[in-house]
Order: sequence, then structure tokens, then C-alpha cells
Amino acid sequence: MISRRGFIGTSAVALAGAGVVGRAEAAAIPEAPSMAAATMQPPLAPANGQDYQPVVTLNGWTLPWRDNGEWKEFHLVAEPVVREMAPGMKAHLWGYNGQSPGPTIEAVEGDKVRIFVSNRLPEHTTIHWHGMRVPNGMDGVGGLTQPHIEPGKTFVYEFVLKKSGTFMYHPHADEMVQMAMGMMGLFIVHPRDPKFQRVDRDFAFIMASYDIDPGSYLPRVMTMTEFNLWAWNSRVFPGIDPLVVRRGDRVRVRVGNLTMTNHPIHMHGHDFEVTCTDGGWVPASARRPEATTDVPVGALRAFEFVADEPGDWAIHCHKAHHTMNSMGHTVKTFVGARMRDLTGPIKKIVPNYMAMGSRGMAEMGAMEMPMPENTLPMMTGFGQYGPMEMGGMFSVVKVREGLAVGDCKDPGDYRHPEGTVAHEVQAAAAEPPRRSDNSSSRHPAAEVTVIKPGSTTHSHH
Ligand SMILES: [Cu+2]
Repeated sequence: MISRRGFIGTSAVALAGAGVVGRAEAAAIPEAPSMAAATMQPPLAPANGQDYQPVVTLNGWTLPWRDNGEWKEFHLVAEPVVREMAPGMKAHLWGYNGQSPGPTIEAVEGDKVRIFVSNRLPEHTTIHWHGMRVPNGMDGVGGLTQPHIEPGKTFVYEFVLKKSGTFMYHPHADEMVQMAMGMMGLFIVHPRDPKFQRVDRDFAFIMASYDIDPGSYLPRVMTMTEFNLWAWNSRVFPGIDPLVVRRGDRVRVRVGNLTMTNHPIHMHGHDFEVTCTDGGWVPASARRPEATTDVPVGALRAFEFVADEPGDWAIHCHKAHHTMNSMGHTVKTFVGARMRDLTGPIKKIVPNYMAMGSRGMAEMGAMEMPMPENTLPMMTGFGQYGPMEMGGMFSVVKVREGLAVGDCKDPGDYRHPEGTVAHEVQAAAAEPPRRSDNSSSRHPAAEVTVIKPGSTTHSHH
């Protein structure tokens, strides 16, 4: 996949706008590797004596580069792509090098990077390097700092990576459409000093939202708020890779947000500190323990923790609607309604009518309803104890003993030690606690009868 073929030196100026779009047709432009699957690729190890912990892009990959003298050369191709968002559902998006999001770009502070961008879209585009310190003419704002890259053309961006951190790239041309279609990617700049901010595992994803009608493939680009697919790396649960870590590892999770709303990202079982934003590293004195961190629109947050609690720990956006798939927002609320009385009359008018939701909507997590093709259930995913009733922005941090360094393969369900799983007890309902007139106790004990399994005794009232 990685192109290491020889290079015939040509000045970048001569290449700019050369109009060569092919993958390696021109000797002067590095091959543009392409990815056909939404499968997590192994981290791309550093080369040339550089030392850093490469990132793991959930359901993604890192773009190989070519060395050319002092420069690291990358080739991005903006193009229509087909992205599997979860098994059973594909979206027709725009992206880079075969997928949305585009490949993660990784390099090292101080590196000189030369990034070729070919446009295979039906309209013009540019790339903006979000959060990075670049010369103004490399900032990628179409019309303001550069002419647009017309379809069929190739432009080149050149800059020195002045600071390390967590950044992203996206078009700054017809942004509303191009980002609604999935054009985005992560740009990770590792510190020059390998000991600075070192972690054992480093995960990265970027949040996007799509509005794809059930049974269709194309996002509605005019949607502003009512999206129905909330994605990490253009994947939705149960299609999002787990974050697999070895017990004791120091772990970083880098999260970008290119949706139209904020996402409070919550992780179970541990506390963490935000150590990096798209502005740079957070000084230790400004960090605070958190279990949820809000990632604003157009921002990145990287947080770190020591994975010292083994288990399967949920990680998700805490906006409950963002852990659903294919949300219909016009569904009526029937919680508490006596549907038994209503179903008969309604069925006379709507013969296929199904009463749902009068006891909550959890029943949707287990049922299999006929659905249009290419549509995901709203609440889905099964764990070892049953349906999880989740979708969208949800995954699992899997902390396990004794994994090999860098082993990110899904280890399966966590095996809970004997006696450490919440379980049913048979408890008789007690009278609600009441203040007793002749008691001085402020907290009179409730009368609870715990019944041993197998007992036939019932509560005494
Ligand atoms: Cu959210």
C-alpha cells in the first residue's frame, strides 16, 4: 500500500496546479494510497529514526508518506466515496483517498511537510489545516488565501510543523455541503521530544453528523440541526471500533468535532484530564479531573487517563439522542398512555398499526421490525447480557490484563470476576418510609423483607 518508489525532483512551484490527478501517473507526485474498507489499520510506525507513539484511528488509517530530501510528501485525493457506517448500512459521501473521514496525517514537530491535494469532486474545493500555525497563503480559505482547486486540478501545500498537538483538516470551500458530505480528517503532530506527553496508547476520532433518510444513501446537505446519524469517524454504533487497552497503560483519546452541535463525551469507570486542545497542550496547572468533557463545535479535545480498572467501559456522547440511529423526531411520546384502549380503534383506520412506547421504548432494542433497505435500527447492539439499546456515538473502552504492546484486537466480552455483577434479589415492596409521631428517629427504617431465592413467603403489610 505504501509507495516508496523513486522520485524525480521537481520544484513544488512548478507542480502547483499542474492538473495531474492520477494515482502516481506523474513521477513528481507521490502515489495516493486508497482505502477500500472501514477497518482499523495497524498504527503506522515511525521511520527514519523518529520516535513517537503512532495514533490508532478508529475504523481508519494513517496516510503513508514519501521522504523527499528534507520534506515529507503526502497526497490527498478529494473524491466521492462509499462509507460503510455500520454493518448493513452504506452512505454515499465525499471524502479523501477512498474513505470518510480521510486518512489521518501524522508527522513530527519541526517536520517540513508537502501535501498534494487532487480534486476529483464535481466542484471546487480547498483544504484548511485547522488549529495549525501555517503561512497565511497555506491556510486554505478559498478566495481569501488561495484560488479554489477546480475539479481535475492538483494543488500543493507546504509548511513547517511549528507545534505539536491535535489538529484536523477540512475544506474551506462550499463548507456547508462538503462537510455535510463527510470531508474531514485528523492531523496529528507528535512532539519532537519523544518523552514529552508520552502515552502507551493513543486513539483518535472525529465527530460528524449526517441526515440520511431511511432507505436512501445520500446525506441531505441542507439539514442544520435534525440529523439522524451521529458518527465517530463516519461510523455509528455498533459499527465503531472498541478502544482496546492494556491494564496500566496511559491512554490518550483525541476527539474532534465537525458537527453542528456540542458533544459531552463521557467515559465510564475512570476519570481523566483534558491535556490538549486544538490550541495546544494544556499546562498541568490548568488541568482538572473530569468524567465528561464537552467538545464544542469546531474544536478538538484530547484527554488522558491511566487504565487501571479492568472491564468493558462505555464511552459515549451524553446527549441521549446522539446514541440513537436513524432517529425520527416526529415519533409521538406514549410513555404512560393506555395503548390497549386505543389500539383497537386505531387499527380500524390503520390496519398495520403497532402500539409502541407506552412502557418506554426499550422494547425497540430487541425487536426486529421490517425496515427499508440500507437502514439501521434506532436502538441496537447486543452485549453479553442482552440488547444495549444504543446507536450513534457509543463505543466501549476494553481494559484487559496482559495484552501485547499495541495489540488493539477486540478481546471479546469482559469476564467479570465471580460475584461482581449486579444481580436480581427478591425484595418485597415495603411501605414507603413515613415520619412516625412517636419516634424521635429522623430516618425511620423502612420495612424491607428480603426473601431468599426459593422462599414462598411474601411481604407482610
Ligand atoms: Cu452528541
